Amino acid sequence: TRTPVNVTVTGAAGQIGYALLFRIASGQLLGADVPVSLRLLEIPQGLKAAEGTAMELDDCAFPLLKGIDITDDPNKAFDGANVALLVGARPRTKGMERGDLLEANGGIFKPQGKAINDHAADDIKVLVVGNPANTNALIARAAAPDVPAGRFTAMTRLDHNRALTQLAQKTGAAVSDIKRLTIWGNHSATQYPDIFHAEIAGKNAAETVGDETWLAETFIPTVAKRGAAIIEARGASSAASAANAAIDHVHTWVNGTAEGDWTSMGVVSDGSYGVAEGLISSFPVTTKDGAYEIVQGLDINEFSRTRIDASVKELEEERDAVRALGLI
Ligand code: NAX
Repeated sequence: TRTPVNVTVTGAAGQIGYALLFRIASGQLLGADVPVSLRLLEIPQGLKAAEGTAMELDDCAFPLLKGIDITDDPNKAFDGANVALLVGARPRTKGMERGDLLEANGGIFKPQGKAINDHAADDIKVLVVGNPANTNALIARAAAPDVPAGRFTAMTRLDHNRALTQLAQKTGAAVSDIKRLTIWGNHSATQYPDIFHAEIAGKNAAETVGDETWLAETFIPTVAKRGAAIIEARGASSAASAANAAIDHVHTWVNGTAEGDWTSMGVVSDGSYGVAEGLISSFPVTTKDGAYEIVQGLDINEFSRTRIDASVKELEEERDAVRALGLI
């Protein structure tokens, strides 16, 4: 029998956590033949609710679920972790400046990065979901000098999936017919969903749409502002779709992208496409055997260049702000 894979989830008592844990325990994160052991990290006020969720996990009698540990100590939560989903974060509250937000999240992601550095398994893979996701990943990564930088990733898969459906609905295609779509930059309103290299049933997507006004005035803002639209409609932020994207992100990282396709992940930049080295920015990536590579050699047109640069500039500003705060 296989040794269980240790999966740590922070913010386990939150709404994404509630939508995520049952899917991990049922085998959708790593595969239907991979046993998992869950480590739930919460702040003290969240522990009781996390225990309630753990009771429900028990009540599912998932054959793959080999154990659940609940703690408010990051050193315990990340001990031997193979996969870490960093979901818990400090949300922006009314009147909060960006500097306050970054500082509050630094207080979460710096110690978690250090705990990962000191206690996680050698093959640790980290996905940061909690916002501001790219910069929180940068903070955690900086606190973990002994872990290869590439193991820290940020989630833009929800944006990617949102873009797939918007494009499918516009063209009448099936989502499964769309390949090579890319989210570039920051998981924020400046992100750039790029369809110039995308294909719909083998044909170029931008040419198939043939409408740059729709692209600029409908598609891009709809994808970029979808989170706000969900809050407006649901009275709460995206939860099940965010959990679904986290499952997709890790599943793709571990199991690989399909031949001829790629996905979008926030990963540490090696300078590709003029994105400053070291930033955690979304790129087109292929994955294989648990490793990923940034897709190289794409032609970036003027329309795309302006938008990628704007989002990367925002990431640079966030990096400079957390550097000034001594967080990286
Ligand atoms: P909730 O407020 O429902 O849950 C957050 C949970 O994190 C709470 O239970 C809280 O007690 C816990 N927490 C806070 N600090 C912690 C710490 N230091 N250690 C462990 N747990 C801690 O938020 P939820 O709706 O679940 O969203 C979680 C995060 O995901 C937010 O930052 C949100 O902005 C972000 N999102 C990111 C998305 C993405 O695409 N990257 C999309 C969805 C979502 O907006």
